[in-house]
Amino acid sequence: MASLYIATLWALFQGISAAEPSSFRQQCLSFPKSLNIANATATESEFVAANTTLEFPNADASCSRPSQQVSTDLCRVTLQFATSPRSGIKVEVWLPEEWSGRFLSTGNGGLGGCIQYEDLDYASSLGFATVATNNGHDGTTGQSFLNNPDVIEDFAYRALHTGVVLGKDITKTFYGKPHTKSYYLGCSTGGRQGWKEVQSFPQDFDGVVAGAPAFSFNNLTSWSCHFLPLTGLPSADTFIPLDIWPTIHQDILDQCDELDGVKDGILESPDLCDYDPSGLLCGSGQSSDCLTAKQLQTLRSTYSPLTSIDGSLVYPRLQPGAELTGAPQTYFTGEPFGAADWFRYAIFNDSDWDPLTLKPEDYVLSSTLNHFNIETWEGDLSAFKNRGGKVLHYHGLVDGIISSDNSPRYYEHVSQTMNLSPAKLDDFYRYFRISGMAHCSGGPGAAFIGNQAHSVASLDPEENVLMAIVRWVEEGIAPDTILGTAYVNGTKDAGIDFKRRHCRWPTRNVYKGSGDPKDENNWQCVDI
Ligand SMILES: *[C@@H]1O[C@H](CO)[C@@H](O)[C@H](O)[C@H]1NC(C)=O
Ligand SMILES: *[C@@H]1O[C@H](CO)[C@@H](O)[C@H](O)[C@H]1NC(C)=O
Ligand SMILES: *[C@@H]1O[C@H](CO)[C@@H](O)[C@H](O)[C@H]1NC(C)=O
Ligand SMILES: *[C@@H]1O[C@H](CO)[C@@H](O)[C@H](O)[C@H]1NC(C)=O
Ligand SMILES: *[C@@H]1O[C@H](CO)[C@@H](O)[C@H](O)[C@H]1NC(C)=O
Ligand SMILES: [Ca+2]
Repeated sequence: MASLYIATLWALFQGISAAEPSSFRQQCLSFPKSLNIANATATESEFVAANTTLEFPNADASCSRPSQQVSTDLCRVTLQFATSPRSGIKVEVWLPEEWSGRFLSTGNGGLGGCIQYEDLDYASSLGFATVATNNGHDGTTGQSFLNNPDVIEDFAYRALHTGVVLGKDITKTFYGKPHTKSYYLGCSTGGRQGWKEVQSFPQDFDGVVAGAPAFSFNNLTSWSCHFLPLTGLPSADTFIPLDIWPTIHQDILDQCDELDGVKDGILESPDLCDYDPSGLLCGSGQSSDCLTAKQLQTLRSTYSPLTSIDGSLVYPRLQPGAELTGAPQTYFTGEPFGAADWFRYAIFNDSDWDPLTLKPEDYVLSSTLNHFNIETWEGDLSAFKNRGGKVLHYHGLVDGIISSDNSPRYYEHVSQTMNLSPAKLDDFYRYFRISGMAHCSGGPGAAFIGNQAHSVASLDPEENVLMAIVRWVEEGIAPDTILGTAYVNGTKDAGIDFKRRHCRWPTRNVYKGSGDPKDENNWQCVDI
């Protein structure tokens, strides 16, 4: 009798456990029927098994994301949502079967326009119900801003915030209960979006990780676009030939590498580097591996802050050190940078506008227009602080696209606006400088900090900024430092080269003076 009972129970149990995966699948497939979202269209769902490669045949080719490997079993919900009669967003919500109860929103990059599938996969594989949008338009250009302020409004703040509201709602309906905590993870434009949320939608997130923020957006764009008129075309006598940048980099290292105590090719404090390029002036009869007086002037301007017609600061200088990590390829090619689309389509509304004609008056125009407060420079974060939010801000110190000198400037702006000392800011806002990290990832330093799937060395909160913000929010343990990893030749397969602890502002990393500099314990964070 008892054994029959157990056998029956066993059979039942087997039946249930066998039914579970297919019931998740079933629930996923029928899910759109239970959704009723005003202004949403084309709502679809599909069950995606771990290790599936999703193909996106209709994605804009400029996004360079034709497919994505999916790491965990999940329900993929897609929809379109009208943000106005002439604008809308594409939304993806990835709902993992093994849900941690947490919610996360990803961000975007550049002027795009591109759903960051790799971030959707990264967060959903860690158990977050994860949302992403196309930021209100498809592709990497700014063409769709032309004569459509609603598309600009989506880009400035509305796409992300709307995605969060929808994503939370869909998460709740799907799992039958609301999320526990909500998070944000983004870099570059994604960093600006994170800050926009902290400043203007403080209720959206409990924890925000914002990297290399494109905030002070109008002025950053002026700075990005001023390099073309500065260098001129490759034929101009002011133009610096691309092949001399490694020499310039070495000259910078010769002058500044040891300011942190070690000549290792990594500047822990590029802000302290007062680079003097005069040694590169061509001697008489010398014509290679040197610069003319005019080229030297271009170089000096590059490493000087950009000012406006009245002498006020537009944007800080490019930090010295990024000569091999994107700066020459981005700004010194003698060709327009992609962000020129902002001036072309959102400021001048003129498809024929020539980026070579940018002038200081235009910086003022853009910053005065400040469409939908895209500047993202509010210094009062009281509402976010008061709701218990935490923000982890980081910036790579060999970022060749967004100068890392701008990040501490924002930190000081918040400190002054809120009248809070760094010790007080530490309660909810921490800024980390990542030495040797290029724009959002890569570079010669210990740049693997878990901010993106391809930059993960560990899931330990000491070494992973996403896990660090989760621990800060949920356990109240704030990150003191971020332990980064550098792999041999930047590739994981080649093994670990060294680790280094990245310091929290306003401290800087210095070598203690003895022991192997590749051992992170031989460095310390000291006051700047
Ligand atoms: C996915 O692929 C990896 C590596 O090929 C394998 O180790 C893992 O077991 C696979 N997972 C599933 C759920 O098939
Ligand atoms: C739906 O769209 C209309 C027209 O664009 C708008 O007025 C309304 O606020 C939208 N509703 C929601 C819930 O967003
Ligand atoms: C942007 O630049 C303008 C000058 O064009 C300046 O007045 C303004 O303060 C700058 N904004 C920020 C956030 O630095
Ligand atoms: C371009 O359009 C925007 C609205 O999207 C407007 O604010 C701006 O003044 C226009 N620029 C010019 C030069 O007309
Ligand atoms: C690292 O790169 C250098 C130069 O490209 C090469 O000589 C070396 O073999 C590489 N080392 C490893 C472990 O891949
Ligand atoms: Ca050094």
